[in-house]
Parts: sequence; C-alpha cells; structure tokens
Amino acid sequence: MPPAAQTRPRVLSGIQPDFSLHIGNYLGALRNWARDQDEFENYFCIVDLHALTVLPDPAKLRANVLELAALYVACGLDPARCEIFVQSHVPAHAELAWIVECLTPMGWLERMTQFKARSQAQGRERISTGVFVYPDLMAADILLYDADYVPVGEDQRQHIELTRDVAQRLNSLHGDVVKVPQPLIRDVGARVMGLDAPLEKMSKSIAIERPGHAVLLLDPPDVIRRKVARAQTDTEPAVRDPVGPGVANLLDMYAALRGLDSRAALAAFEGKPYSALKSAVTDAMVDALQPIQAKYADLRSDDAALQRLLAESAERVSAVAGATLRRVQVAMGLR
Ligand code: AQP
Repeated sequence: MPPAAQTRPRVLSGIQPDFSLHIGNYLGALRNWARDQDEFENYFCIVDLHALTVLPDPAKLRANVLELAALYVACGLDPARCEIFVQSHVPAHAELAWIVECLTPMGWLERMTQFKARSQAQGRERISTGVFVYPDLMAADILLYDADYVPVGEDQRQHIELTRDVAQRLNSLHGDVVKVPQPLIRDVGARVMGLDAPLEKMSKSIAIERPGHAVLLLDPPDVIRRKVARAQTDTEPAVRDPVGPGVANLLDMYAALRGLDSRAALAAFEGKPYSALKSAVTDAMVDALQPIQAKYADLRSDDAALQRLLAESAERVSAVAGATLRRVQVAMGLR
C-alpha cells in the first residue's frame, strides 16, 4: 500500500510481541481490525520497543515478532490493504517519544492504572523506567501517523486519553501540529476476563504464569477444551440470571464469537448446566481458531516472505512517520 494522499480515516494500533496472543487480543483487537479494514487506511504495528520493558530473552523476542506478524495476517489483516510493520524498524517512534516525554508532566504518568498495578505488584525499585514512560511511547506511535482512530480494547482507553492530552498540549503551545486521535472501542469483546479469575482482565503477562488464565490463539482443540472446562463459574448448578462474573465472561465470549448480543446468549443457556455452556464456548472457539491456525502454519512455512513484508512496509511508513517527526521538530525549535 503506497503512502498516497489520505482518502479514508486512518487507524493505528499495535500489539506487544511479549507472549502468544490470547482470545482477548483477538476479540478486543485483531478481529475488529480485520473486519473494518475496508473502512480505513490501516497501520498495524508490532510494538517490540514496548515489549522491552520486561527485558525479554532476545531470541524469544525475535521469534515472537515473526509469530505476531503471521498471526496478524492469519487473523485476516490483508497486507495489500494494511501496513504491517515493526515499531523498532522505524526510528521516528523512539525520536518522537522523547519529545512526548518532555511534554508530559510526571503526574499524568503516575495516574496510569497499568503503571500503578505493575509498580504495586513488583515494587517501584524494580520495574524499569520504560514501564513508567510506556504511555508516551504509545502516544508517539499514534501521533506519528496522524491516526484518526485507535481501535483497542477497553484496557487501553486511559492511554488514548493521555495521547489526546499530549497532542492538545503540543497544539496549544505551537498551533495545529498533530492530529488529536480518538479511541475506537467496540461493545462486544472489548474486555475479556481471565478464565481462572474473571475479575481480572485476560492478559498475556498473567497467562505466562498461569496457563489456565487464557485460551491462546495457537492452542490445539484439546487444550482449549481443557482450559474452558476448568474456567471459574458460580456456586449455582446452572446458568441463572443474574449470572456471576465467570459465567458472564463465558457468555460474553460466546456472544462475541457467534455474533449474538449478550441477552440472546443468556437466553440460549438460561437453566442449562455449566457444562453445556462450556462445551458451546469451546466449539465456538475451535470454529474461530482452526482456520486461523491453518493459515498461520502456511505463513510460517516461508519466514523469509514474512520478513520481506515487514521490511517493505517499514520502508513505506517511514515516509509518513518522518514527515510528522519533522513537523514536530520544527514546531519545537529543533529544526
Ligand atoms: N482481555 C482483553 N480483552 C479485550 N481486549 C484486550 N486486549 C488485550 N487484552 C484484552 C487488546 O489487545 C491489544 C493488544 O494489547 P496488549 O499487547 O497490551 O495485550 P495484553 O494481553 O494486555 O498484554 P500484556 O503484555 O499482558 O499487557 P498488560 O500486562 O499490560 O495487560 C490491545 O488493543 C488491547 O486493548
């Protein structure tokens, strides 16, 4: 896709290559990106600089980048209609991030719930500064491409708000320098919860520690069945309205996968035992994931082609990112 004059609204989003993707990443992000790709000019990034905050094993990080690129395409992103590129291949991300950091008061970053949760869990002395300034790098990712919308799950809303605040601050200081983006959060699948702890958001970092937390996109059917069978439900013997958080999560995933609204999903299982709901959720997941897994295997049979796709896209998007960076540098007095 050449960086031609913009005719449709532009979207930018990304996923960290820190661990295998789960069904929450699919329902909250990837599936929507793929479904809506004709409406937008599409920029989808593999945010490897963000993944550095936990100092991953270098070989694993390299492997995860290719896995994620293949999953983007296997989940339906068409390289002819979407830019699919690696963040660190475009140096403007890190360059703009520094400028964004200078525009961001520390208090804004201290309020970020993700930072608060991670610093509470691991201690401020131990987590990297990267975890603290992560939202600024994300703001740079978005602003570089003049994105109109950022399609994400509900967990990212606060980060998009920060991006908007930074953009507005820059524009109020120096005129209309950058576009102020908006979040694009769908109702269905926007917040998938952990199978083993339905009050916690399903998250890659938790799934590393507790495999029963999440169904992964590359899990085979028997693993999916086992994980869903062990998902937390309620003390009630059957599905009854009002349902508890574990059952609500299963119903929501079922609704999202089968294209129903939550009420219709509840009506379909009202009075039925949990085993019936779990078996239906498993079937819906297997139906959705099997074609993705087949396409993934096919793509991974030619990693050189995947690498080429990423390199060509990085070259094209560098022109767009470079123009924005230059505009900001001029506004700030750097050029
Ligand atoms: N549970 C979820 N439900 C719906 N959408 C989700 N997303 C993530 N989790 C859910 C969306 O997926 C995209 C990529 O987000 P990410 O790379 O931050 O994924 P993660 O699972 O949240 O990863 P981590 O590493 O485990 O991060 P932390 O520990 O910060 O949660 C985003 O669009 C996100 O909204």
